[in-house]
Amino acid sequence: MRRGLFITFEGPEGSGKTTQVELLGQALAGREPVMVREPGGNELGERIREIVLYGAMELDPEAEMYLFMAGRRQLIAEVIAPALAAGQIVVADRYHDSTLAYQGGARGVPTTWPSTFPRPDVTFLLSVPVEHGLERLARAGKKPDRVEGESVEFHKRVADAYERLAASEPRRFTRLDATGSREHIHMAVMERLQPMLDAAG
Ligand code: T5A
Repeated sequence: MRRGLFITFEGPEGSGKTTQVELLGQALAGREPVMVREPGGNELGERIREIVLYGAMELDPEAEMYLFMAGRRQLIAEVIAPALAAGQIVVADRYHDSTLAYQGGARGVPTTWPSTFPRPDVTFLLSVPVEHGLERLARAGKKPDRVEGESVEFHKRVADAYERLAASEPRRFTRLDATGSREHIHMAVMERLQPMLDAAG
């Protein structure tokens, strides 16, 4: 069976992932890509998003991890796997590397990559100094959710974990300096993807 192209964007808070996902979505519009975001992207995911990001209850770190992963598995079953099997392009704003970095790297929960979770073909890591990213969010007036509201040290552990993940899988990860302009970063994304898009026809 022909497999589509699976592209994910990762990074610490305020790294500009969502901006880049939107720019990529516009650039690929003619190919009708499937765009997803995590947590969310379907009914279960949106409900889990409410619990893990905005709920008032105290969550055990491992329980938090399973909630993110349960939402992901449902999104894979409902959206990602069928789209890839149909040869479509799937673009995800966060995926399993977020769990490895936030719950694994920053909270210290033992994490693995389940064999039923498809591996992305390309993962863009938008790398930005933690303070810089948090400042961007503050400037944008975004009210921090439960995870965003963690300490600067927590977010530094997230950023370090991302760097280790990128170093351990250099073929999958493309690390981009996210302090540059939106347009410059988008050009770097397109440059990385162009050969794969050409091959896909
Ligand atoms: N989480 C998630 C886990 O802990 N485990 C998991 O498994 C998963 C899936 C999700 C939270 O959940 C955690 C991680 C997160 O804390 P969210 O509300 O979905 O939270 O938010 P984020 O994924 O963090 O994404 P955001 O959309 O809030 O931020 P982004 O994507 O980092 O940044 P973006 O594009 O919205 O940009 C932020 C601001 O910077 C500006 C934008 O205009 C915007 O104002 N900007 C730039 N400014 C200057 N130069 C550039 N190049 C810029 N690019 C963007």
